[in-house]
Amino acid sequence: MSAVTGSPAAAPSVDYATLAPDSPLPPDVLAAVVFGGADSHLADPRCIRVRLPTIGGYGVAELWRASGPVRTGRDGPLRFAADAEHLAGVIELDEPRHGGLAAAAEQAYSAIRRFQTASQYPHLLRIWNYFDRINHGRADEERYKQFCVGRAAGLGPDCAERYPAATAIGRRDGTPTLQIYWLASRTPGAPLENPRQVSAYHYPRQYGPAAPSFSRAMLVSQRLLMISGTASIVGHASRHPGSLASQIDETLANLESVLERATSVQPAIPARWGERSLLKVYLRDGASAARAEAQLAERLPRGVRYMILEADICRSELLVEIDCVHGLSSG
Ligand code: 3EB
Repeated sequence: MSAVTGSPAAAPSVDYATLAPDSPLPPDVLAAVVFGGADSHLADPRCIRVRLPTIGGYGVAELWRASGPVRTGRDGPLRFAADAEHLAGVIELDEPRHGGLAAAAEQAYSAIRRFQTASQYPHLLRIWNYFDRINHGRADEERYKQFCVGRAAGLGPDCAERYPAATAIGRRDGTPTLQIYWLASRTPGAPLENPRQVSAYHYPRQYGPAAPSFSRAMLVSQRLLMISGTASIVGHASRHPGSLASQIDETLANLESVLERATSVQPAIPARWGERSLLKVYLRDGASAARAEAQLAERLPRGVRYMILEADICRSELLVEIDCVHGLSSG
């Protein structure tokens, strides 16, 4: 694998911020991912609203800042904002109107793939997926597994083993909207795997008819690492069912392992968590937020910032998942 990725100056920067409801988004914003209940900025095409309750940690919005002038546009159900190097896109499909979750995922992913391939930003780097009732349904009918089937069909074989880093998380808002947003680039990133885990795209059949199409992390630039949703999974098996504290420790060990892998490939990535690390902590049980926060504060260096969101995780025994942006490009 090549360590050469996009030039450092070209990477978008990512930060958590509290948005002032009455002031417009700054012009250099590529995307403002607003979590929780706030209704501000929805009219701005760069605003992506994720209806997951925020229950702790820092800030309510994740801002992706451009490295030059931003233009916005639409293509069918898909909308985007882009600078010269990067594109932030979002698609939200109503499941019943698209034939159910698997069909909606297939249509969303084939629309994304077609759009990106035809654009100046053909490389998918990082993608987030949110939908309702992720653990509903038995065995292969579980909605997460159905989502994976549709995603794999929509992406097609082209991207195999060059998958974007990803997060797939369940909402509980009772709204059957499949919501997907992503970062794409003119130049490729470098996908990374975690030596402690079987690559998700090689998971055995027991986890569903189609293996999940994502990489464990993406080196977006020489100084920016985006880590996929990471949970208490070693090899391919879930560890520590029923123990949130042990799942948090195992998850942190997985994140550490990915970071080590990233710095071995790209030495400009900061080797330790710190002020350049932003975590999103998805917790199945909101009532455990204070405990989780205390454990994270004990384990992580000061200065690491995190958001805690109440959400469902793709395997019903998993109580926590964490994704991460590390090594902010222009900070
Ligand atoms: C895992 O490691 C936990 O299907 O896009 C994490 C990140 C997980 C992304 C996805 C799933 C996804 O398998 C679940």
